[in-house]
Parts: sequence; structure tokens; C-alpha cells
Amino acid sequence: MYLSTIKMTVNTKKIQQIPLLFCLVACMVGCGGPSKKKTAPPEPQKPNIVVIYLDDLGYGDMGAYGSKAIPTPNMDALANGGVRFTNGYASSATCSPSRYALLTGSYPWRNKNAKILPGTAPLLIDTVQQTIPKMLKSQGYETAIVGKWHLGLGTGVVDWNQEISPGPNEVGFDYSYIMAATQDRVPTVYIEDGKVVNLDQNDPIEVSYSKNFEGEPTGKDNPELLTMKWHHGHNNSIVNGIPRIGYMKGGESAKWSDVDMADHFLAKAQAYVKSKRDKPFFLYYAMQQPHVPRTPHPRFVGATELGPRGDVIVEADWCVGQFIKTLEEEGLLENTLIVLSSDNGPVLNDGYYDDADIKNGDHKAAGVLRGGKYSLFEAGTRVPFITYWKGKIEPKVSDAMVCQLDLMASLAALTGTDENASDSQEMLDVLLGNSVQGREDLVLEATSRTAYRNGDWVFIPAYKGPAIQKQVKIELGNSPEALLFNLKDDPGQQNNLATTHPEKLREMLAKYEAIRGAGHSDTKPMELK
Ligand code: NG6
Ligand code: CA
Repeated sequence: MYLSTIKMTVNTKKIQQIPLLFCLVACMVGCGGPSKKKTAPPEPQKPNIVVIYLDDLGYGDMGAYGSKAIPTPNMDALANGGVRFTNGYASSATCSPSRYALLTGSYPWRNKNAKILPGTAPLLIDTVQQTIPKMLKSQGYETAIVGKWHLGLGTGVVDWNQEISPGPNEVGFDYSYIMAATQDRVPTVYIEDGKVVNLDQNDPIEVSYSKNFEGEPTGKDNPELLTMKWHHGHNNSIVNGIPRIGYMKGGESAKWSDVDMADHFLAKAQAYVKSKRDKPFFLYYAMQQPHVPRTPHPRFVGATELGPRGDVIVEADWCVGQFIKTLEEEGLLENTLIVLSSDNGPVLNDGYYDDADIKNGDHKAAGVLRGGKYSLFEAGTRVPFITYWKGKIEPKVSDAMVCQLDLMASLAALTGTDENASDSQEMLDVLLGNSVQGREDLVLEATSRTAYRNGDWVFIPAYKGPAIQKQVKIELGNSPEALLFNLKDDPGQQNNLATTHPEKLREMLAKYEAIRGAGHSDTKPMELK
């Protein structure tokens, strides 16, 4: 059992602190003299840790979670060879807050700036804050991020032509190779350890989220230049024929190729795990699919009948397979814990005409769940959640409730330390499939609103605002009266039990407010009669 090995490691360290002379004497007495001294077994290597994080992958988007329309054999192999969680949660129904919680172990609603960030936002994580990579560094790890960051960079106005700091390297990553925000936001360049890759200093980059640069075409004014049409938002600067959010000028040689992005990040992730080192590593491989704009490499176009959204999920799945193959070829698979999940639930039309809704057919991106990205209903935050460790984790399906928040405390336990991040619960045994005692409760977040799950019950406070976000066609979970569901009999949240179970409603509100604080719902006492 790995835990006992960890304890051994800790004990060995303690023994090393005992004065040398005492050790020598003790050994000579105990072993009958120096000549017969046995060499201590080598300290076991701590496992490598890889978090593979998809962007907007829904609860029902993988074969192992019920999809028939999107072949995902490589992710399915992890799910079916490891623990497949049916109650695994992201901390938020949108990206930046989820990623903030993942890396810090802190609920996103504790930080008022944890919202979907523009590409020019300052770093959301305080550089003095504890993070998973910092914690793992202190446990002897090397740490890296490859892929989507979307947690802000710098402290205010960023000069993209100089070293960009603080960023991932200042919150615990030894190595970073990132896109700043999202694939649909400028700047559309890769940044390696704080420097824009392939930047020509004679063609400096300028970025603005408030106004265009003179003479630059936009999606709004220059539809003739577009290879992908915008549906809502996404009508600012045009890069590779795709209109983006935000304005950018210059940096021509540094601009990424959208269709090559998956291969590009994969190559960086593979190179990282291949680079020889003495230390165990933590790699956060943050893939960009199936977020918009969906730009499958030509060899994946038509991989599904669902159009680009299905095709980029197949592309992502292929990347996962290639990445796992590299771990195997490097002899690392038996000593690597892999966690695969998604930052929030699914959306079909998220701002471009890419046929995702038209070609969706019977596919249920959210599975049996209600809502989707941006929603307080379950599909906003309940996502595929898989742990895999060849030879260590036995295949099983676990209904235990776990949240990405819990990785901080659980990875601390795995590597032999404690981490008292307030919101992160130590779930190591659950993640390794040795226990089904998951979380008792969890506060869920969606676009600055919060809901509460306790056991099988879900309480969604009353919120003003539209019931449906019309452009994305997703039910947000807003309702003039508080909602109460029991997921055991009603996973699709169709039967509101608030009026028939007033005591339960009262109890849930009280428990929710005990964590969240009072005044964070529009629920009126009269509803709780
Ligand atoms: C929204 C964008 C959406 C997506 C989202 C962030 C518009 C109209 N919509 O504001 O396309 O980029 O932000 O997604 O601009 S996330 O997964 O990174 O949270
Ligand atoms: Ca996302």
C-alpha cells in the first residue's frame, strides 16, 4: 500500500535527524559491527502526478460516461482501468474560477475576482497563496503547466514584448508553456516561461479589450475575411480567419496555428515527461478542447457526425492516448497518478456558427444532467472525473462525491505532508478507490451564484435573472423561488421538492449559509414556511 511507504519515508527522514554518532553506535550494537551493516533500502520514489484537464467537456461526452456518438477509446481506457467517478465536480461552471479552485484548494467565491477573465486580466492567484505546484515543490517535485492558463498575468498593464510576470512561474510552476486565456481570446500567442514564443521585436504585440487599433480589421466590420462566423460576441480582432474576443495588433510571427494547437501542446507535454530528471514531476496538462473556437486538425475533421465539437473531442482523446503512450514508453506509467477531468460542463453554441447545435443529433453532452456550462444545475459542475494509476488503482466505478478542490489536500497526503487549505478535503483513499466515503457536502458556483449539495440533496437559492441564457440555450438555474432536488430519484432535477419538503429546505439553507455566509441568495424567509 502506498500510504505505508509514505510513512516509511517520513520515518526515515526523522531517523536522519538523529545525531550521526548515536546512529553509528546503535548500528554497531544492533548489527554486530560495521562489517555486517545492511544498506538501508532506497527511499521510494514519490509518484509523478499528471492532471489532464479538458475545457468544457460535459458529463456525457465520453464513451465511458455514456456517449455513443463520440468515440473516446483512450479516455475510456483510463476510466475503465481506474476509478470513474459518477459524482465528481469542478468547483465552478466556468473556467477561471474552476482553475483557481483546482490550483489553490480554495472555493472560487471566496475571491471576488474569480470570474471569466479577459486576456489582459492581472494574475488571479496571489503570489503568497498556497498552490498545488508550490506544495509539491516543497515535497521534492518539479512542476510544469502546458496548455490553457486563463488565470491572469502580470499586475495591471502587461507589456507582451517583455518578460510577463507574475504568472504561472510565480505561483509554483518551474516550467510553463501556456496560452494566456482562451482560444477565443487575444493574445493568440504561446508564452513560455513568461516570454512570447517566436516574437519579432520589430513587430511588437499590443492588446486591448476596450478598443480596436486603428486600421485593424474586425469580425464585426470585415465579414469577408472570416473563415468562421461569429454568432454572439467574438467579433473583435481576426486571427487565422477566426474572429476573437479582444483586440490585438502585431506579433504576426508569434501567432499560433489553431489547427495545430492540440499537436503543439501534446508535443510540449511529451517533451516535458521525456526530459530526464532526478525528481518526481507534477504536470498540469490543460487541453483546449472542446472549447470554442473548435478547430480540429484536418486529420480529425469528420471523425464524428457531430461536426467540429465532436471532432475536437476525438482529437483530444487521441492526444490523451499519445500522451499515455509516451508515459508507458518512458517506463513512467506505473509510477504516475493521472487525474483526468474537465473545468466545467458542456455548451453547444458558445458564440460561433460551428454546427455544434445543428449536428448534435441525439448526443447528450450533459448525459442525464440538467443545465450545462454557466448553470447552477448539475451539468454546470458535474463532469467526467477519473483517477488512473497502473498497477496501483483497481478499476471501479465510484459514486463518492469528490471535487477538484480536494486535489490539494489529497495530493499533499499522497506525497507525505498535510495541507490545511480550508476548503480542500483530504480524499486520497477515495481517489485511489480504497474508500467510498466522499464529501458530505459541497458549495457549487456558476457565474458568481452558488448552490449547495449535501448527500443526495441539492439546494439552489432563489436568484433573479433569466431562467435560460438565450444565446447558448442553457438553463441557468435562476428561479424566483428556491429549488430543492433529490438526485437519488431525480438525477435530471425535474421535481422541485421545495414546497413538499419545507423542513429539508430550511435545513439546506441553514447549512449552505453556514459555509457561504448569509445574504448570498435571494431566498426570502416566506418561502421557508
Ligand atoms: C464567454 C464567451 C464564451 C467563452 C466563455 C469562457 C462570449 C459571448 N462568450 O464570455 O465564448 O469564451 O466566456 O469560457 O464572449 S471558459 O470555459 O473559459 O469559462
Ligand atoms: Ca471551460
